[in-house]
Amino acid sequence: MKDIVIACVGKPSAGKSSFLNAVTDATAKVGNYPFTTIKPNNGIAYFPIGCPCKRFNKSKQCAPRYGRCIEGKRYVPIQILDVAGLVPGASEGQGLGNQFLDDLRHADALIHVVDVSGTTDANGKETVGYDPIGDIEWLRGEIHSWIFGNLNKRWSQIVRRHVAVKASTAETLHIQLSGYGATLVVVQRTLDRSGVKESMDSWDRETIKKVVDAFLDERFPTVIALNKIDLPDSDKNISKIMRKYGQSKVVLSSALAETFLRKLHKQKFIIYEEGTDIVQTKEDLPDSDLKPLDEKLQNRIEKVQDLVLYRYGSTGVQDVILKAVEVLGLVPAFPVKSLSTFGNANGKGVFRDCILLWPGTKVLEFADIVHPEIAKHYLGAETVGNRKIGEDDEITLENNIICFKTSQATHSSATNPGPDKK
Ligand SMILES: Nc1nc2c(ncn2[C@@H]2O[C@H](COP(=O)(O)OP(=O)(O)O)[C@@H](O)[C@H]2O)c(=O)[nH]1
Ligand SMILES: [Mg+2]
Repeated sequence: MKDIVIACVGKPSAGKSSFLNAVTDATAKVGNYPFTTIKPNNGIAYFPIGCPCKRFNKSKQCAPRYGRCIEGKRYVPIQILDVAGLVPGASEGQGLGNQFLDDLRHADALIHVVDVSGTTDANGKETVGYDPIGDIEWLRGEIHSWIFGNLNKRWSQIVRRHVAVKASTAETLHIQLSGYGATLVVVQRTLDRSGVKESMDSWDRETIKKVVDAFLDERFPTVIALNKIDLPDSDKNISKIMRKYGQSKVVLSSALAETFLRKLHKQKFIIYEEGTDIVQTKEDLPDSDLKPLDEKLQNRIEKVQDLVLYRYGSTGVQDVILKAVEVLGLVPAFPVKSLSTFGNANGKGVFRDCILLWPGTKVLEFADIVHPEIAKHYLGAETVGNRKIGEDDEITLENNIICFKTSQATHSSATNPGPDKK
């Protein structure tokens, strides 16, 4: 069982720590999460999904064990990691640093935080008019040359062993890439993606590079967060980057604006709905217990509205997390004890558990994730409408509310709460 981890990477001063603070300092009472190991540079972000409680008219009884649900908008916890210490040229110089590598190994997806304002240079030093387009390639290039370098310098040795033990390409590569957190499945997908079919002893440098390229795509799906969109020069840089990279992997964000709005919300100056452009003040809600704003604060809020909220629709930080979940293809699944009440064994509330699954997870695998006892005594599974589903069926958004039948009473209160393994 391995927790899902999204890691923030980028050059110094791009805004990684600010981004992490912005998304993890949730305004509502949450603070409860299923994760077992929280490192100091980890945070918990809560991203919204549509909760089935709404569809079944049970929002009032909805009681997430972790996170929260507000009228069908369910905030699901996910771990995010602040990976510091990557500077340009690191893979050639003293290396990427053990801490960086160790963090990267734990990451399932990357958020590449890019300072799009052009106010920091390649090393993160303050400047003006820097073109951030190079930063985007740089990070990938850095990780690529690190992995390629490690393979290339031992290549003849790797091939000699490969031939001697008559291993398959996937087996040999798996041994070489497992240090970067690669499973055999990831290695197989890498080979498919690369299109490389020749036997390993005929690979040249270019072939190895091609395979490493495919490996990065499979192993580290990446969302690019163009951060600091509140600053004046960001606009022209954004258009340029969008023209080159399209919209599919790029998300605009202002970590600073999000932190500011959440802080004011917490201090009861405003009501701010995360992920939207909605900010309400005492003026909008005279009967509320909101505090009145002085002129300075009022001006700052208006500035954030003009520069960020009205221009881009939101601060974007939530979209970044959602995009990362999307590139991983995670499927939320809801184990329930009853398909009529959607409750669990102890009868407290409905849709208590929501577990994020890797794409392709099968019903019996899900049973094991919920609790090994359920898999052990598994008899069958049903989804909404008492529709039977097979143990080898993949879990999708169409069958993700699942009731397991077992030959013995199992302890659903012992539900294994974590997200799942890879
Ligand atoms: N204007 C603006 N500044 C930001 C934003 N995000 C971060 N910063 C600033 O950029 C600087 C570096 O941020 P930090 O989070 O420490 O960067 P890190 O080195 O990548 O962790 C700090 O002064 C932040 O206040 C943003 O969205 N807008
Ligand atoms: Mg930092």
